[in-house]
Amino acid sequence: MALVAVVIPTYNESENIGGILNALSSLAGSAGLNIHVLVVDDNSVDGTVEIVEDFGRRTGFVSILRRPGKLGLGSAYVDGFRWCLRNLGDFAVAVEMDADGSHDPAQLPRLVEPILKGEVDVVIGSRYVKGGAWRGGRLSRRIISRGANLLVRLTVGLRVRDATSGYRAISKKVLEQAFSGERSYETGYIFQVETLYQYYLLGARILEVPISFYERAGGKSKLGPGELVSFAAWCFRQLAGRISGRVI
Ligand SMILES: Nc1nc2c(ncn2[C@@H]2O[C@H](COP(=O)(O)OP(=O)(O)OP(=O)(O)O)[C@@H](O)[C@H]2O)c(=O)[nH]1
Ligand SMILES: [Mg+2]
Repeated sequence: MALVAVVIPTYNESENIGGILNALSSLAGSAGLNIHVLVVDDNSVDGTVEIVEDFGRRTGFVSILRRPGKLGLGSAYVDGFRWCLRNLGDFAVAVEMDADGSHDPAQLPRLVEPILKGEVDVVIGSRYVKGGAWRGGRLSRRIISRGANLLVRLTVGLRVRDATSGYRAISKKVLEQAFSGERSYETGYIFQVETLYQYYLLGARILEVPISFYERAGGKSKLGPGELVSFAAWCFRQLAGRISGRVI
């Protein structure tokens, strides 16, 4: 049975992470998937690490990569993917998932199946294709998300509806091409767009499947104004590069 590596970055997610690990563990049984979870934690001080380590000891299907401080979402994924490539040699697909309850583990099989069948290389769990939904939460977050996607469309030119979604699956082949070399990536939230663009440039076949996205269940958001500014700055740099004929 093909191994699915689920990489979950955490920073103070003790209110949410236990429930997600439980759901993934029952999913592994019910959906017949062979799952290994890697939590990449940035020195959480709220008990997240203890919950994950305890789960790992009891079940053996969870590993934790501990980093010394908050180094950014993008860099957590880069370290996490490189850890998987080094330590989980035989996995077929890696999945990105937030630890705050926004991404429903029950929807994971729909993300990985098209890759396991060899139909595509990257699957985005999309809020903005037919059948996708955003459940609950604040209007301001929806507006930020829509605005970010519009900006990506206008500047980078990626024809994807939900380029900022953090619920996605990537084939091992594409991960190897993108991450086994020395190429560096942005450390913040723009990482999601930057990597998608990189997968596109590598010739990956990209599919969007509808997901229901649930606003953060508990705990605090890590998305601050600094992230939004660096997100927009990166987009405009791409636009400037495209106008002057330079490819990133
Ligand atoms: N390891 C690590 N994880 C992070 C970092 N920043 C955010 N995360 C995690 O990345 C995921 C997404 O962060 P969120 O705060 O939910 O960001 P968001 O989904 O844009 O915002 P809200 O859901 O509105 O709070 C969560 O699991 C966070 O704990 C970081 O610097 N390091
Ligand atoms: Mg979130």
